Amino acid sequence: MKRVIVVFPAKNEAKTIAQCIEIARQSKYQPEVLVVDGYSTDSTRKEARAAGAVVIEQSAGIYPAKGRAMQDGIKEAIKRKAGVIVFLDADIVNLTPEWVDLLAEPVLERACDMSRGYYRRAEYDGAVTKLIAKPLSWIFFPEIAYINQPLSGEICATAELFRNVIKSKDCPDGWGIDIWLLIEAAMKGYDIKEVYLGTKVHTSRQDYLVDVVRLAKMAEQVNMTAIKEAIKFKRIDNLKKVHL
Ligand SMILES: Nc1nc2c(ncn2[C@@H]2O[C@H](COP(=O)(O)OP(=O)(O)O)[C@@H](O)[C@H]2O)c(=O)[nH]1
Ligand SMILES: [Mg+2]
Repeated sequence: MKRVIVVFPAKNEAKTIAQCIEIARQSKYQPEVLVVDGYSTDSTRKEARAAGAVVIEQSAGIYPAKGRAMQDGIKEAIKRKAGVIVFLDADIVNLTPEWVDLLAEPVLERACDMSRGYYRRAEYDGAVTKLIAKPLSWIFFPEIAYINQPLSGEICATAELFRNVIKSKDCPDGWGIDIWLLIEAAMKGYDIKEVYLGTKVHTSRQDYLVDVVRLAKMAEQVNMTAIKEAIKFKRIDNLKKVHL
């Protein structure tokens, strides 16, 4: 059986990280858990170590750096002989061990190369997905139009897929990483399946409810990444067919 490693990118997640790690470790695949910390100013690193995770610092003190953290996590997981890598967000309040099982199983059983969690979402959650990622996918990359949640943080793939995809020089360091990984994997012909995980409750949503402008950087980076990808894959002319 391939070795499963769960990776949490985490910046200032002291409230939720320990519980997330403990739950992930209860997966039937007995994964090693790795946390890629983004220079947290709270006790995230301490909590993570106490909960049994291996903790590394992301390779640059920049923000936003979810993409950099994922790249670092992939490299570290491969060093640790991962066959399959599962990414989970560290701010999930209702994580269960089955999330890891459901994500890893189809990849371990070769039913697909990449699995992606999708959820039932609250009306006000997923604004960047609904308003940017989905409409841009429809225009530029109809091959991923079937994906409900192109920005899901809960994804799993073979270490081989991740290694192959992130070697590209244009791999984003910030919030563009999720849509970028999806487009790159799809364009390389990998088989991608979504896995239903029920409801996702996460603390970051509370921030956005206070002021939607907190999503501005993410929106900008997802937007720019999708457009850059459209240029790279010669899809930008698809815009000519869009009636406004
Ligand atoms: N290492 C690292 N992790 C980050 C950074 N920014 C966000 N994260 C983590 O990435 C995950 C997703 O971020 P979150 O704020 O929940 O975004 P959202 O739920 O997609 O709106 C969480 O586990 C964050 O702690 C960063 O700059 N560095
Ligand atoms: Mg979140």
